[in-house]
Formats: sequence, C-alpha cells, structure tokens
Amino acid sequence: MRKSWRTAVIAVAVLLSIPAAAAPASPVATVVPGVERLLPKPVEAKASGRAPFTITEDTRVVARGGARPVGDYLAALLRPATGYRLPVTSGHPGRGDIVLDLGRGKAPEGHGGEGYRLVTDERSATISAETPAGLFLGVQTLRQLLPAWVESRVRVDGPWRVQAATVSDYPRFAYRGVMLDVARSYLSVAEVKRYIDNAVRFKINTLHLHLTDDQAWRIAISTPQDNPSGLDYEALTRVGSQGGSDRLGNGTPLGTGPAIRGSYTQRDYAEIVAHAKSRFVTVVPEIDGPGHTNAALAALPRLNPDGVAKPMNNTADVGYSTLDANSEITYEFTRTVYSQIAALTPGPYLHIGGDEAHVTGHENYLTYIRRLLPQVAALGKTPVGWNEYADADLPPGAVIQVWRAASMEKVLRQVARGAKVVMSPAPTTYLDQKYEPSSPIGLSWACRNACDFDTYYNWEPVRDGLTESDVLGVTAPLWSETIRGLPQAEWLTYPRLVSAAEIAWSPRSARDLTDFTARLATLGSRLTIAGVNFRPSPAIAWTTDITTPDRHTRGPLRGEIGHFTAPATTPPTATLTYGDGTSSPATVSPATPAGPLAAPGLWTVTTPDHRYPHPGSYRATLTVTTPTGTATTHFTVTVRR
Ligand code: TNX
Repeated sequence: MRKSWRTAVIAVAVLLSIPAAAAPASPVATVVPGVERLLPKPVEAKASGRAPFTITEDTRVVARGGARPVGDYLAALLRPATGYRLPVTSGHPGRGDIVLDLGRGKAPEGHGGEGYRLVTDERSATISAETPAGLFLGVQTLRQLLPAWVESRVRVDGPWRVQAATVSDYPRFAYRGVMLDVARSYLSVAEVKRYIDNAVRFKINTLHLHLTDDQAWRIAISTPQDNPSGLDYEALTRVGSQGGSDRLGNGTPLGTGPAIRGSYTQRDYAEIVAHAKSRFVTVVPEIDGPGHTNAALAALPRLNPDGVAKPMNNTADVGYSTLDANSEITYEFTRTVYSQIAALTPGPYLHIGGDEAHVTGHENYLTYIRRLLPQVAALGKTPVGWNEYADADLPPGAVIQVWRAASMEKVLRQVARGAKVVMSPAPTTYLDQKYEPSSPIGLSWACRNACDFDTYYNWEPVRDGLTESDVLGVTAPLWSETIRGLPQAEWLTYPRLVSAAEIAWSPRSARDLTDFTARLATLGSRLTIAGVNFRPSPAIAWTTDITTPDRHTRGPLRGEIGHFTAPATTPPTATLTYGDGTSSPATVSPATPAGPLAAPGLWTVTTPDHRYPHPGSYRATLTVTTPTGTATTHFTVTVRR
C-alpha cells in the first residue's frame, strides 16, 4: 500500500511537469503564505508592507565559506519545483538573490547558537546567523514563506513570491527532539532519512533512536579483539533482528500486518548520523537496559545466569526481561556495545534506557546504573535515561527523560545535583497514541479519548517544580508497536509533532491554541505536495492550493486542467468558467489513493471537451469546493487557428 501511495505521488508530480512549456506563470495559491502562518511561531516577525521578494530564473544563492553547505541544501530544495538553476555562489549579492550571511553578531543578541534573522524585500532575501545551524533554521522559515507548491519534486509554474518581512528568531529550548522506535517495527535507512528531512521543517534538532528492545535488536555490533567471555556479538542482529511487535501478549494482532524486520549495519547507522548532521540534527542512540533486553538475551546465551538463550518474543510484552546486574559478562557486553555506538556517534549523548526494569529488583537496578555511568563517562559521553534512572545518583549534566510525572521527586533531587531534564510526558507527547478511539493504529494507554494536536499543544514543560534552566528540552516519542512503515509513522506524527516542536521552540508567552490551529490549516496542503502523510484532523479548516498552467490549444480544450490539494475525505467538486461566457462542471479525481491511514490529498481536474468560438486568448477560471471552503484560480487559454 505505501509503495503505491508514493508511486502515485510521483506519477502526479510527473504529470505536473508537462505544462505549456513557455507559458507565462499563472497558478494562484488560495492562501498566500505570510509570517503570521509560520510553524513554529517565531519570536518576532513582521510583514513590512513593501513589495515582495521573487525568486526568478536569475536568482542565485549567495553563500560564502561556512554558509556554503546550507546554500547547497537550500538550492537543492528550490530547484525541482522552480526548475531554476539557482547557482550557489560566493560572489557579491545582487538584486533578486538569496543571501546566507554568516558572521559574528549577525544573530539576535545572546542567541548565537541557533538564532537567525530573515529580511525579505523586493531586492533580496537575506538570512543571517552566527552558525550554519542558525542559517539552516532560517532556511526552514524562508521555505514556509514560499507557495506550498515549492514542495513539489517536479516543476510547477511560479511566481515564487515571498512576502516582504523581517523575522528575528531563536529557540526557547536547545533540545527539540523526536524519537523513533525502530525496535518494535523497523524503518529503513531511507525512511529514517526522510523522517528527519520532514521533522526539520519544524526546527526539530534531535533524533532519539530507540535501537533495541525486548522484541528486537536492530544495530550491528562486531565482535571485538578484547572479548574475554567469547560473546558472539554478530548474533545480536543475526538472531535479535528477526523479531518485532506482531501482537499483544493475548494474541491480538497489532497493526495492519506483522511488524517489519530488519537491522542497521554500522555503516547504515553512520549514514543516518551523517544525514542527520547535514540537517543539523543530533542523533541520540538508545540501547535500553537492564530491562527491555529480551532480544539480547535471546541472541547471547551467556547473558543469562543459566547460560540458556531466551526465546525471541514477538508480542508487545515488556517488563519481564533483565540483564544480570551481578554478572561481569553484563558489563563486558555493555562496554563493547556502548563503545561501538559511541564511536559512531558524534553527538554528546548516549541513551542507556533504564525504563520498566520490573524484574531486575531495586538494588540490582541501582547496581546496574552505577556500573554503567562510569562506562558512559569513559566514552566521553553524557548519559541520558528514562526517569526511572533518577533513582541512582547521576553525574552533573546527566539528562533525565521524563515520561511519567509520578517520580518527579527523585527527578528534582537529581536536578538539584546538576542533572537536566528532557520532557516527554506520555499523555501529551507520545506520538504512538491513537488520535481517537476509532483510530486504526496506535496504542491508547497514555492518552485515551482526545489526543489530537490540541491536547499535544496544551501543556507546559517547565512544571512540577522545574525551572526554565533545568529543562533542556522536549522529545515526542513515536513507539512502533502498531506502526508498519513510514507512511503510518507519518500519519501518527503529523500534525502532533508540530505541537511538540512549537512548545520546544516558541516563547511560552507566544503560545495560543486558536492561533496555532489557524496556522496549522495551511500545513496539510504543503505536506500533501511534499508527499508526507498526515492525519487531516476534523478540527482544522484545511486550506487548498491549486495549480493550473496556462494552455495553448488548436482544437478543443480537453483533458487535464490542473491539480489541487484538499486534505479531506468528502470528494471536492470543481467548476470551470472558460472565459467565453460559458461554464461547466469539471471532473475531479483523486491523484492519491485514500484510506483510513492516508487521506486523499492531491486531486486532478479534467475538463469535458470544450470548443472555443474563435481563436484568441481567454481568461479561464477554476473554482474548487472542498469540505472546508472554496478556492479559485485563473489561467489563460490561447486558442490558435
Ligand atoms: C512505554 S515510555 C514504554 C515503551 C512502550 C510505550 C508504548 C517507556 C520508557 N516505555 O516501551 O513502547 O510505552 O506506548
């Protein structure tokens, strides 16, 4: 199913690319993007009221020195839809150029790390920052100010206008994360990369990868020279990657089919990390323990006190497995595993899990954590763990990922000793939860009835006795017990990840649900054009974007007139006014298949054959009516003799 969905998007994109070749630009977006629509909301943004900036075939991306990689990224984003050359140059900026200006003092004061400014007017679009990361974040803002069709992977007619505006922006929190659980059901390297590419639109800068669990072990570990207990580390993926979360413990099947199996070679993992880095995203790898370790216990018999391998378990059950806290083999194992992961991970963090170790025993649990912390420190990394590990005394700077508010007292005690907190409260950040009881996929233990973007927006990370500086940031975890592949992951992610992204980025005082809901309305169209799946919440008045290339014809006007987006389940209708005093209903057909996990997004409009009375130039109008409104666009039909 997901293959055909993608194929359809690409097929439509290809159709879009056969417009009247030299025709003047014509499509009209029904919503002209502006700074008041940005997601997440910037610190400061003002439309200046001047003439807009326009990207043309002469536009260059001026990016000197360290700005160059971001310039290349931006040009690559813009080239497919615009069809322009967009050379990246270190020359002098000229009229009509996009300028990436990197240098000291260029970011909003005190926000050199990730802050940026964006100024657009009829002369240029300039993003300035003190770091390439800041430029990259500014690029995401500029991207949202362009018409949604800029997300098309094939050429669409412009004009590519950007509202004249000034933006001054920086994040509230430094750690703005999303977590992918690739253990319960696997995602390919290409899927993870795509997931990153879409999350960064919303200024997410951290990817927490949950690589191992009871159901499976998904990262290759090689057998080291120094292997006193003779562990067969290759078995971790050879055996341990064969599992997945297929069903509940009582046998009820989970998801739309069996979980997806697979694992990453160390090269694969390095590729993900490098890709993330190119998007200024830090990867936080998690190897969970001492609980959530059944796959390791199944792959390596010697990790078990009786030396007998556990059977793999393809249910979603957890909480029954544990590493042996009193065996040296356990720490030989963790040293090998963490050191190989650390060597492949440039980011400062190693996530050691530590959650739900229900059969470990409290003393053993403390023993395990106390043995692990020095191993992590020896690798030069900062430990991250789920809130349970705050039971142990943590080194200053250690990161506690809070998923249950229950144990805040212990968390606060560690915070007083210098630990930091990443907030992932399950009821308002867990992306794996159903949106509503009838959602076809998702769990529902953490969020029960109303779990849409609004619930995920209406919470505050600085709470329960925490202060602003105690909180490093926010992560929205996507557990994958019920997820089978990327489109389903995207369906649970969007729009809820955007809520988390705004909580992590925007000033607390700027947060307003009504305003956020209005800003989300244009997102569906943009995601549709980008080929990203999402759940079209009934609470949002999704907007439509139309493209209708100008036409030249000798005979009757026939066939395809254009495309539009309408993330709705009720089929839209369309009317054509031909510009010669006549009009007719047009045929609307879905260009992307619909289903409970894929809203129809892109629609194709076809005209009945229409014969114009005389040669000449006609101003035609297409009006589409969707469940959430009416949108109109004009195009020119030139009828030749
Ligand atoms: C709890 S959150 C878990 C995960 C599950 C998730 C499902 C946490 C630290 N543990 O093992 O996948 O619930 O929602």
